[in-house]
This record gives sequence, C-alpha cells and structure tokens, in this order.
Amino acid sequence: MSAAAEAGFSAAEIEAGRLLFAGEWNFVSAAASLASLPPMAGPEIAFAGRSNVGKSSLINALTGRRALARTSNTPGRTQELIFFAGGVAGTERLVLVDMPGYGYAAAAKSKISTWTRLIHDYLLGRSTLARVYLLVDARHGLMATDQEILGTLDRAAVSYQIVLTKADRVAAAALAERLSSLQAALARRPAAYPVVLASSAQSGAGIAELRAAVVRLLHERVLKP
Ligand SMILES: Nc1nc2c(ncn2[C@@H]2O[C@H](COP(=O)(O)OP(=O)(O)OP(=O)(O)O)[C@@H](O)[C@H]2O)c(=O)[nH]1
Ligand SMILES: [Mg+2]
Repeated sequence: MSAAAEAGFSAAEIEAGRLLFAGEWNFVSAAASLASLPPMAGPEIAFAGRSNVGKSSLINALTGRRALARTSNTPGRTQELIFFAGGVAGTERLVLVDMPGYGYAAAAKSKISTWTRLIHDYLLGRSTLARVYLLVDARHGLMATDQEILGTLDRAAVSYQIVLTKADRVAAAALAERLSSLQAALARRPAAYPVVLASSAQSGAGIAELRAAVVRLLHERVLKP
C-alpha cells in the first residue's frame, strides 16, 4: 500500500494538495505583538511546537521553497508570528503562520513570557484560524510543554492535529509505534483531530499527505456548501 493510501487519502486528494501548494507563496508580515497582527483575511493554518522541532522547515517543504521561512540549527530562530499567503481557498488566499517555538529554556525569561503570551493570545483569539498543526519531534514524542498547549487548545476548542517531524531520524517500526501510542493518547482530547501524521522536511516523506490533509480541512471547515 502506498503511504498516501495508508494515511487515508485518495489520489485525487493528493493531487488537489499538490495544486493548492504549487503556486506562488509570499511573505505577508511579521508580528511581535497582538497589535501588529495583519488584518484577518483568508483561512489561517498555524504551525506550533517546541523550539527547533522543524516548524519553519515544514513550511518550506509544503510550499516547495527552500527559504520562504527562515530555519536554523539553533533553537529560538523564529521570534515573531510570520504570515505567508498563497494557494486559493474559496475567494481568499490560504495563510500559513510560522510561530515562535516554546520550551526554549535558554532564552531570557522576559522573552519567554512575551512569546508565550503572543502564542496564547493568537491561538485563542483568531477567528480565521482553521487549524493548528502541532509539531512533535518523532524521536521524543509529547513533552510536558506540548501537553500544556494541548490542554489550552482543548479548553478553547481550537482544532488541532499532531504532525510528527524528523521522521527520517526514526526507524520505521519505532515510528509506527509512536504513531499508534499518540493516537491512543489523543482519543481522550476533545479538540484533537484523531489521525496523527508523520513527516520529514528532509526526505519529503508525508509532505504530500499533509498537503492533502489541508485540502480536506478547507473542504470541511472553510468551503462548506
Ligand atoms: N533530520 C531532519 N532535520 C530537520 C527536519 N526538519 C527540520 N530539521 C532541522 O531541525 C533544525 C530546526 O529546524 P527549524 O525549521 O528551524 O525549526 P523551528 O521549529 O522552526 O525552530 P524555531 O523557529 O527555533 O522554533 C534545523 O537544523 C533543520 O535543518 C527533518 O525533517 N529532518
Ligand atoms: Mg522557526
């Protein structure tokens, strides 16, 4: 069975995902505070997760661009909410939001509290936010800081889906085990999408499926008849 079929996507959905992300993508703006967020327009998809988990790399892999989002070996690279627009969702453009990472212990305390506020305020107060992709390192699984964010999203009923990153670093059997234990843990979480995806920005594994998942989301949540 192909990876796409295993993840439950038809060839038509995979193709629609490819098309959605194939066009031009542009930087829209960067916001360091709620006051500087861009006006709400098209549906937004936010990429959240611990520092260094691979949020910016995944946005580049999805959009097929090497340096749309800035990546780095050192944690704490993305320090603002970065907005990119592309694709077409109904009459609007789809917006991808690269978020600062959380759990970066080496940052100054004042910075951590500013980021934490910004991340929470954005996630809980943005009506155009269609889904949060919560990225988790395939090698480590859910950490305490992830659990905190999941709790916040559950309480606020903000839809989220877990995506494992750096799948290239984990053997296939361990990855399968990680996926099934995470799925079991998420069954008790009200705002979680029940399917966990695995991805690698490096090898490209799971990227076509994630694009298809976004298409499916837009059909369910945004382009409703
Ligand atoms: N092996 C492997 N490395 C990856 C993958 N994705 C990202 N990385 C590496 O992980 C590091 C962090 O990637 P980023 O995309 O900058 O991570 P981030 O989550 O945006 O980090 P912050 O902005 O600091 O929160 C970089 O060195 C990437 O090359 C992947 O799929 N596989
Ligand atoms: Mg980043």
